Amino acid sequence: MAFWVRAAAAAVLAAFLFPALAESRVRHYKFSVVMKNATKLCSTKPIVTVNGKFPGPTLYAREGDTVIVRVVNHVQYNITIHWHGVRQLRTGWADGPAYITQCPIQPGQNYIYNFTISGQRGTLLWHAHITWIRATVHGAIVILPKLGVPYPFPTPDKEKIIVLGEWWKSDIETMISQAMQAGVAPNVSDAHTINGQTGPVPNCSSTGFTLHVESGKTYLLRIVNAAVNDELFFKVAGHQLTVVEVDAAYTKPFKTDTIFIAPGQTTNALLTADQGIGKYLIAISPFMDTVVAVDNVTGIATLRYQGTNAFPPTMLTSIPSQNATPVTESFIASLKSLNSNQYPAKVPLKIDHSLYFAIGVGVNPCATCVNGSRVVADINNVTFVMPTTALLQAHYYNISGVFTDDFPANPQIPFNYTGAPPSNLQTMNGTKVYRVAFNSTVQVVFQGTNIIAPESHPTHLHGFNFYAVGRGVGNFDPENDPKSFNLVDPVERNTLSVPTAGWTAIRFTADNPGIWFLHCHLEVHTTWGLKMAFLVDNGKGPNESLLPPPSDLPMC
Ligand SMILES: *[C@@H]1O[C@H](CO)[C@@H](O)[C@H](O)[C@H]1NC(C)=O
Ligand SMILES: *[C@@H]1O[C@H](CO)[C@@H](O)[C@H](O)[C@H]1NC(C)=O
Ligand SMILES: *[C@@H]1O[C@H](CO)[C@@H](O)[C@H](O)[C@H]1NC(C)=O
Ligand SMILES: *[C@@H]1O[C@H](CO)[C@@H](O)[C@H](O)[C@H]1NC(C)=O
Ligand SMILES: *[C@@H]1O[C@H](CO)[C@@H](O)[C@H](O)[C@H]1NC(C)=O
Ligand SMILES: *[C@@H]1O[C@H](CO)[C@@H](O)[C@H](O)[C@H]1NC(C)=O
Ligand SMILES: *[C@@H]1O[C@H](CO)[C@@H](O)[C@H](O)[C@H]1NC(C)=O
Ligand SMILES: *[C@@H]1O[C@H](CO)[C@@H](O)[C@H](O)[C@H]1NC(C)=O
Ligand SMILES: *[C@@H]1O[C@H](CO)[C@@H](O)[C@H](O)[C@H]1NC(C)=O
Ligand SMILES: *[C@@H]1O[C@H](CO)[C@@H](O)[C@H](O)[C@H]1NC(C)=O
Ligand SMILES: *[C@@H]1O[C@H](CO)[C@@H](O)[C@H](O)[C@H]1NC(C)=O
Ligand SMILES: *[C@@H]1O[C@H](CO)[C@@H](O)[C@H](O)[C@H]1NC(C)=O
Ligand SMILES: [Cu+2]
Repeated sequence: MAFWVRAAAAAVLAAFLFPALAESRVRHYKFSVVMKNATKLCSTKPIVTVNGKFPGPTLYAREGDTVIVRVVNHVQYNITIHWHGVRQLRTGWADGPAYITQCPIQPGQNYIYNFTISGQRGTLLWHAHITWIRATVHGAIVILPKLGVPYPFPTPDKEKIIVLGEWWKSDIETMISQAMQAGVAPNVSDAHTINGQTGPVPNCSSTGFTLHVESGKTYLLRIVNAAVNDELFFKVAGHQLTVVEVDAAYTKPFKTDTIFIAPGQTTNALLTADQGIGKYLIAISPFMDTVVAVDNVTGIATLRYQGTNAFPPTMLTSIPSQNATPVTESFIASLKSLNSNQYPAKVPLKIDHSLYFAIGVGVNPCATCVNGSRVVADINNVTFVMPTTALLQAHYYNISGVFTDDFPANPQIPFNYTGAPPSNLQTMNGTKVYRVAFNSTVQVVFQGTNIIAPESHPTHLHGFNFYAVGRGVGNFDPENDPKSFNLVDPVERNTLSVPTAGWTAIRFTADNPGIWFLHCHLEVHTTWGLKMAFLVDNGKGPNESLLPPPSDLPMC
């Protein structure tokens, strides 16, 4: 017995001393989905959590590691978990979006997510991917570089995780299902949270999250936007931030006093505690540059230097206004791939599929709805209808009648997308995918539309990182706009805001066989139908093919 214990300890030690022995570790996690009472804004409600935590546990791994997460569902809701931004090469079964890559883990059931992290390092997030459960079921994923590989920026003294969220006083699942039945917009949240805390609220005992720092040290802040519907500004009074990575891809470092971060995005930034000992306010506030209601309550936390006595924090001299479009555009324009020898930007230069996706909302008749109609959302006029069999299962087992592969490459009835809307705002229902061969190259120009209200749409692609090659206001001009595309060092990411009444162009290589969801990461728009999927066929041989499904894959 003692021998085995010593042998095991020696193996662990060897793993630290000799990195080669430690390559490709397997990391095991258990995620128990349980209800937990939580009190915020002076009121208590039960929430769905992982392991009783809000935000949930941080998942740590190194590049190259295999991650095994056993999810056990102890709640009355169907559950799935998505590992947002993890490439999932050939392991689509572990991606997580309900009815896209798997059927839900039903109450009392469990499922093992099994995937390997390759070619990525930085911060990502995990979250539930069914109805609106991700509001409370989410957490950070920290991917460290391989042992012995340094960061391409000065090594920070410490690292801190900062997860941003949104809080509703009412039960979220009830709220969204009532809103959907009535065909009305769901209520906006009641507060923004920083690491699960709202910040001071009059007459409630809530001080907010405190970020402890020591004078002179440098911190790597791993910032995750796990909010449901709100793009956010992040600011720390008196301190500059140096952005070094987004969506687990290194960027050229740049200094800023404001970070703009959309739901589903992650940003790593260095902060040096180089100011006088004291307390400094941290604030998150929403971005909304159109006439859509948003939770406008600023979330507050405190940066506190060691040795500070209790006195009021240094306030922020300004918080960006809700419609501060120039702040978002200047932040986005500053983001560039690091594009070094070690981390080159591999932007596809020759395009096999050039797609133009008009995204926005529409209005469909609805007999049971308050106004006899409901607001829906669409891509190229297709409002995605969720199947009852997971698309990936239908694809793998050749089950017909679940989806069709005729997703339109272009708007079928072109109109002035950012001008006067068409007279007919109706959309069509469909469960359609766009099919491409393995390793083909794809360009998508997302065109925001003006229907009802133009709006910023943070669009997320599963299974791939893409390069953000171009961006502009108004309608995309296929003749002239490509001339100014950045094909050298565009930022690489998995979620990107399509500007209000504007367009953005992305490129990626479809080197991952399977079915990959694409959707707006504002949950309200996803729910309304702003989603589709890419079907990437197998290439040649097993290394270019989707793996067979695991034996415990949940059934519908
Ligand atoms: C939450 O609190 C209520 C009322 O006190 C209690 O009945 C319920 O069991 C609690 N739920 C959990 C998950 O602790
Ligand atoms: C995870 O997947 C790998 C590769 O398919 C397989 O060898 C391994 O047994 C799986 N592990 C578990 C716990 O399912
Ligand atoms: C939505 O907000 C309104 C106004 O605050 C409130 O009356 C209603 O109960 C809320 N709906 C739900 C489902 O929480
Ligand atoms: C119903 O339609 C009217 C007119 O378009 C609009 O002002 C009102 O907000 C709508 N009500 C709901 C509940 O959507
Ligand atoms: C806070 O409590 C005080 C004293 O009970 C009361 O006068 C005040 O209106 C309360 N403020 C809010 C915002 O509820
Ligand atoms: C926040 O929104 C509410 C409701 O729409 C509005 O009454 C309030 O004036 C807004 N506050 C700020 C600071 O914009
Ligand atoms: C599905 O069809 C393809 C091509 O027709 C075939 O190669 C494959 O074996 C079929 N898969 C299953 C699980 O039946
Ligand atoms: C589209 O609408 C915009 C805004 O009204 C207008 O400036 C533009 O000229 C229109 N474009 C075309 C091609 O009609
Ligand atoms: C969208 O589809 C609906 C239903 O087929 C049709 O009536 C409408 O004209 C289409 N609109 C556009 C812009 O394609
Ligand atoms: C479209 O799908 C929704 C369900 O997502 C359904 O309620 C509605 O009746 C469908 N509309 C048409 C025109 O088929
Ligand atoms: C994918 O295509 C690129 C050229 O676009 C080629 O260099 C590469 O070898 C291909 N990879 C595979 C696995 O086929
Ligand atoms: C849970 O998922 C199963 C399988 O898809 C489905 O039959 C059931 O209706 C779902 N339950 C709820 C409450 O949505
Ligand atoms: Cu959207």
